[in-house]
Amino acid sequence: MTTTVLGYPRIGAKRELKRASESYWAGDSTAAELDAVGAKLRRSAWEALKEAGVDQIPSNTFSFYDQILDTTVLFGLVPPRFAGIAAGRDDRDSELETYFAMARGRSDAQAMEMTKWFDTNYHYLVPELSPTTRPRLVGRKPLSEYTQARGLGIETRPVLVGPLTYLMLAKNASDAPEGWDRLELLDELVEGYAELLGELAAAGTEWVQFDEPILATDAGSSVLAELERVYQRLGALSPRPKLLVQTYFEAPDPESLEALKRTPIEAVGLDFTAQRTLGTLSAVAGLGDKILYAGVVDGRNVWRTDIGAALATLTSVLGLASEVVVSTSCSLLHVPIDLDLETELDPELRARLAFAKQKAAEVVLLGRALTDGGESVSAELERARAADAVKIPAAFVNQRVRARLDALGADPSRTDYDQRLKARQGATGAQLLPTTTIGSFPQTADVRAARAGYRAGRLDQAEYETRMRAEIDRVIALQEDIGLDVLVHGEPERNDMVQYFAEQLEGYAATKQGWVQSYGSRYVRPPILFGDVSRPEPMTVEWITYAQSRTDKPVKGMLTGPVTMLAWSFVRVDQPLADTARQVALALRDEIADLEKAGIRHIQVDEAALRELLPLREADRKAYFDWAIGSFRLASSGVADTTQIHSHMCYSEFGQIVAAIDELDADVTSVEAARSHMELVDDLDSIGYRRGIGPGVYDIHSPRVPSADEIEASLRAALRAVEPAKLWVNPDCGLKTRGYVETEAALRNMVEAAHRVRADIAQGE
Ligand code: THG
Ligand code: ZN
Repeated sequence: MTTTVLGYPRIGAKRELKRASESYWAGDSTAAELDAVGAKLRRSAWEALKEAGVDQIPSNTFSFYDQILDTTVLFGLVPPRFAGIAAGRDDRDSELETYFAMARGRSDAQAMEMTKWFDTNYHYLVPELSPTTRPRLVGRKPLSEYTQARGLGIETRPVLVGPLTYLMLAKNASDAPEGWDRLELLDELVEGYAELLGELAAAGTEWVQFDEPILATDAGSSVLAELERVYQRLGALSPRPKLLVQTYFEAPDPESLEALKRTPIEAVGLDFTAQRTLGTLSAVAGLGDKILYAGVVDGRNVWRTDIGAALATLTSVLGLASEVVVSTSCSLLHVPIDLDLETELDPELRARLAFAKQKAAEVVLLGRALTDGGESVSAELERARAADAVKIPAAFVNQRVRARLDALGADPSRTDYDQRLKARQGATGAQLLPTTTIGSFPQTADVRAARAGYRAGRLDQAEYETRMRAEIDRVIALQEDIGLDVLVHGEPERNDMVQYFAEQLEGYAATKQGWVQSYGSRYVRPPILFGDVSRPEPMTVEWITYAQSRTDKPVKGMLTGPVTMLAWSFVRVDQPLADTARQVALALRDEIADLEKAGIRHIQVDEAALRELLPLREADRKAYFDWAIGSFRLASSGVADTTQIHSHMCYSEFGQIVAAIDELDADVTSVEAARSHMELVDDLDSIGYRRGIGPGVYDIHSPRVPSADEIEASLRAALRAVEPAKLWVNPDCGLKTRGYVETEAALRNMVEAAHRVRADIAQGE
């Protein structure tokens, strides 16, 4: 049986891509040097797959930044503000300069917007389209990568972002007329794809993959008519490569499958880790004479495939297509590259894991198992089956946690918000329009060096703590000087917040090299949540109480909420996410109780990723919100009425989650709103939100320092919809990626603006 994967990590086993691109940006290397690293990384990915025995190897899954950005460039859809960068030049440097300017911005041209790729932690650059945009094939990337592989003796299947997914993920440029439909560009864009297919055919390409994950969302139904038209048109080309249309992350609607069946494409790829897929495929009575690419190996989690279950799935779909190709559920971009690099993991855990390289081997094993009755691989199959037979090792189970959760029963909640408000009246520091920050302060080179030194054993614990305390002293003193009302300790001891907590919780493991691209040259190392979660000892109490000891102003305790702890980790799949979230919540509940006992009166539980885990299908959202909200409440409801629970949410599209924010029942929620202030406030109004709200008054994602006038205007805008007693004043996210100079200037302006508005309110009374 034929085997393939849908894509492979492109960052390199040693993060070569990060080093190469950052060095190029710093002017320390040339375009030719950067291109050479790209070529080498592509080659090593293809060779790894070939060596694993994968039959069909994908190409054009490499990118110097992002595959959507690549598509934008391929079809000449560069927004006009970047057009002048390479004017009059056509060398590789100016090409790259334009490309990276789109991704990262320049003083004269703001970067393109970045947003989440479906419900993953990968971010793409949002295309900006208008009626004057003219899509046409101007690039050669898929062709040249195909040719490079062919030169190495490796036949590949170029992977393209499909035209429907591309247009649906784009946004209308600011100059597009209200209500303009981007799908008006579809036919022209499809002609660009047609031309590309012609070129690929001429170069000898056998197969091309069109990724259309938009079909796996509710938006799929709105492009049904176009779907059939597009793939009729591309299928009618001659000569052309064979065409695979691939969806992932969920099942497409049956109507989409029916439409694809009516087109001349050769193959359809489906994600069989999605519960609905098998049912949908049966509902349409299979693919008829088309080939099915069956994604049975999970491309976005790190667990070994249950070989028996995968074989059963593959066997059950054999009759539903002319032929079945064993594949991954999605690109392997979303998992780390090689488990062999993790030498320090607990062997019992390690035996249950598979990263990209190991997943490629699983695909091959499955293919062989179905080819000759599995005789050639009987030993491997037996080993895999034996491993599957071990359910959860006893060491991963914590009966105490389970018993405590059972005893808690239904999710506990706090007393009514209005009663809490009353209880707090007259509390010290009850300031109108209180000023605060989201939690982290800039991470200086000194702080990073101290953390790295401590990890490497060059710094002993006493010295490390001295340095962290010195940093906390500095951050507290700075905040007092600026005049902020609710202070933070600045989080110098944390790199990635999820990783920081995962390292202190039982049931969680950290990797050494398990990097996954988040965006561009920024990667994360998601921890692995493998067993029952518990908190052996307090995690943040010492740092927060130290910070509180240095000031009379209240210091806010900073924690990461259960949903975000799951969203940014690789999570066990042997029990519902809801159960896992409750375990994390219980650990946080204990931490919050300890903070409160230590005298901390403001405790922030960040749910930065609440929006991110939102299921792709509306039908699944209620169940999601139920456990997401329930776990937050479980974590945060054990406190006195006088203790204020804060929360923070990143990203500015709130329409879909604003009701959930209310139900979290936090006393105060800060949100990213600098770019869409009034919309947010309108959203809150629409649900009768009555709690504290801190719509970010300036955008921390840019080094620009906002003036006090600007921030004042922003506050006044917010006050048109929010009562003064509910409004908090804060930046829109943590400050750890900023420098101290701009941070201090911006916070001073923010405090100044708050004072001006307060003075006016006081006068008005
Ligand atoms: N943590 C985790 N996931 C996230 C975020 C996070 N996903 C969404 C958003 N925040 C992504 N943003 C970033 C921002 C910065 C970096 C990564 C993701 C980053 N990474 C360092 C790098 O690549 O150099 C490595 C950091 C480290 O040493 O751990 O700067 O905050 N989990
Ligand atoms: Zn944020």
